[in-house]
Amino acid sequence: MDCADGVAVLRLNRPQALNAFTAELLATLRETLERLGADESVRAVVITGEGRAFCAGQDLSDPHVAPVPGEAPKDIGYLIEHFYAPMARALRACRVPTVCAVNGVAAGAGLSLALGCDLVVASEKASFVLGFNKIGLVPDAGSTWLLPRLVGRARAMELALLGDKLSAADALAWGLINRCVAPDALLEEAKALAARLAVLPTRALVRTRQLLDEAQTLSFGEALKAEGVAQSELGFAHDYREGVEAFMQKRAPRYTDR
Ligand code: T3D
Repeated sequence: MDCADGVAVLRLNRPQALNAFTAELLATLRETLERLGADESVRAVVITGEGRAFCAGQDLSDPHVAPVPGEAPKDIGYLIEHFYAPMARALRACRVPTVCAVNGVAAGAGLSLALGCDLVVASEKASFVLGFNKIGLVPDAGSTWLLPRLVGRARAMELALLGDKLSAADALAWGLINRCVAPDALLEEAKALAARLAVLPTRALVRTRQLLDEAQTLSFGEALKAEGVAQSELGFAHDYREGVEAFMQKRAPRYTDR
């Protein structure tokens, strides 16, 4: 991981295994997201993968998880509850904005990680595949929640039931991601977006993510009420005063709230 100008770049670093998840990698990712969110010097996080893949999802060769001939089946639910769900929650609750730089294939829970970020930039070489249908499981790590919201039920069903690989260009056309760029430009584009987020009022950005997510299950009236509660809270905070003052004084604001 490296950090400059408030932007931390986090790299999944198991390139020999297409950055497939192990319990250890999931725990490290969760801990790192929590630590970065609590670090006042970090104002945005970029997540990317080392090597040719972004993340191939669960490492299916891990004997602690995968079925081993002659051995009793393991309870995958344990892994989901103790490793995948906490990682997905940490991402969703991250106290700073997150940007995913999808450098290659994002499969299974790797897709969930990529799409769980606030903004998603993909290399033209990247692709997205759920793949759970081919191993007798259901989509997880938040993708059943994310996908219908991002692309609607019909396309979510297609991705989940047929399990075809979606190119980055098609992912952009479907509204699954925010940008599709040349491979050489990927990291710079993701960092540039993160740098823009890093100088904005962090607390308000994170509250915005929360409101947009929660509004999906609220009535219009309830959403109005939730917006009012958030505005009330933020209206007493430093960044609102600073933002208005800086606007009136025609200077750059200095936001500090978390
Ligand atoms: O226990 C649980 O499963 C619960 C947790 C669930 C969360 C999940 O994420 S489940 C979903 C797991 N992931 C998958 O099902 C994806 C499986 N992989 C693929 O579909 C493809 O490999 C990819 C689309 C990711 C990449 O395709 P491609 O053509 O670029 O590469 P490849 O040739 O298929 O793979 C290269 C190597 O990586 C190959 O090994 P080899 O032949 O060179 O020795 C392949 O077996 C290995 N590999 C790819 N994905 C995984 C993997 N090894 C272990 N686990 C993987 N997920």
